[in-house]
Amino acid sequence: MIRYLVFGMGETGLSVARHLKKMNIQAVYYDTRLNPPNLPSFEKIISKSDVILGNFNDRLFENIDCLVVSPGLSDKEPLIQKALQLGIKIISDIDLFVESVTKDFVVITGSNGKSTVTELLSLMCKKSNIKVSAGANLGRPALDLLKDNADLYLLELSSFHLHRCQKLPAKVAVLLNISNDHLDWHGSEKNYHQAKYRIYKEALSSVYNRNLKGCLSHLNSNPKISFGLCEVEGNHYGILSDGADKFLSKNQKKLLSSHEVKILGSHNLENILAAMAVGELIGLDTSPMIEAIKEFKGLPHRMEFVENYKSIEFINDSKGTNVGAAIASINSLEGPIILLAGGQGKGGDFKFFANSVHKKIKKIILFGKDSKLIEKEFKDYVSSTCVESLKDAVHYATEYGHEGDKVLLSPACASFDQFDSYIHRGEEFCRIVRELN
Ligand code: UMA
Ligand code: ADP
Repeated sequence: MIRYLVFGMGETGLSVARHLKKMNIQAVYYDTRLNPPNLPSFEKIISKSDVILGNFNDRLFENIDCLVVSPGLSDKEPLIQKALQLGIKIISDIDLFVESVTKDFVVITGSNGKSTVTELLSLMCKKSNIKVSAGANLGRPALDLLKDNADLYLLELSSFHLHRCQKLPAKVAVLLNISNDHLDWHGSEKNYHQAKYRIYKEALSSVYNRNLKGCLSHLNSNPKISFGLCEVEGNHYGILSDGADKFLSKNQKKLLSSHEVKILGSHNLENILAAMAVGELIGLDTSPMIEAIKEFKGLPHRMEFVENYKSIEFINDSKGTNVGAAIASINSLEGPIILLAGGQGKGGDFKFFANSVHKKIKKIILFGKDSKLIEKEFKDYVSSTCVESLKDAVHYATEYGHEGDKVLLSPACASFDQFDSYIHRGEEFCRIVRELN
């Protein structure tokens, strides 16, 4: 029997513990933190003597064949470095999922749009009466989904997951887009891109973005369908323009007017086209897919209207956690924008950010750890102010703004310097805005 060492006692580690327990496999669990947040939940499943916290010594590796690593942990971790030196096999929870799953699964990645596409696809499957279960980077860890006994699994995968995947024979694989993110974790742009493209390696069919240069060389010879915002011939998804109207289309045939779509912005039209292409490869009919698109309102913290105050519109895009996401969100809005941004940068290019959006912004208000770094790139183009907190930023925006302006929180940064998560940041934003009235 394989002897596992499980590194990381967060949500993923806990799902691995439940899974191994169900399989009657004993393992050793390790976390660098002396009091990992899920410790009490672990102690209900495994024996205390199987847990090691804080520092480790090399004896930890005695009798170990395989290290299962949680996605948040980079290869720079001393324990992983040691395992690499010792030649111990390193896998992810996704590999354990692939070993156990008996039904088809779809894998979805991209720098941005993953959760939107995963949720929309899930709705499309439900409208087609398919018993579907969705998760991984989005919400429940992959191994926990197996309990659902679904007919189809949708896995939203991050570059962290993909970096460690051994084999991924998905029914459909889709890479939505690539813009720089998580460069601190991956160490270089090249490593990040490699992790993303890895999704296609063993896929049984693939969906790809026509505008992603270099993508074609990573696709295997199995069936493939592309998506993109231009007109296209053949069995691919695109946009047809008819006067001022735009239609989602396939093979030059109009499927749905963009007016019937509830989610904002051309980036979301791309997400929908990608989801339709995946749906087709799963075997879904067009009409339930269209029904799902018309109904889909998007997810919280993504371009979510909060409230009007003094005829200024407040929009929460706290999930705009990298430069690419914030650019897409800003470009999807009309009218003068007061941008609230800042937090913990993730190696994003703020010069490129400023160059790409400054014409659409009348004021940028910055908060958090990297506010000065962002201000440096914007200050030659637009009026900028750095404040201490998100609350100060909202109050400043109300003083500066005029009727018809839009105040957009799309931080282009992670939240961890001042908040628990992007959800916490978004909820705080909504609370502060609602208290204005
Ligand atoms: N940590 C330690 N020491 C340890 C173990 C973890 O300090 O020994 C720290 C890590 O450095 C990290 C944090 O704890 O900062 C959590 O890491 P983890 O890998 O244990 O996280 P989980 O709780 O297992 O959650 C993970 C995903 N987290 C990350 O990839 C950072 C969750 O994605 C995912 O929902 C969950 O598995 C279930 O699959 C979150 C995320 O932020 C939403 N993802 C990134 C993103 O979307 O940009 C990739
Ligand atoms: P992810 O799960 O990849 O983080 P989400 O669907 O949660 O993506 O969307 C997060 C943010 O990314 C949104 O608020 C929006 O700003 C941006 N975004 C969504 N889809 C796209 C896309 N196709 N291209 C660029 N940016 C996008």
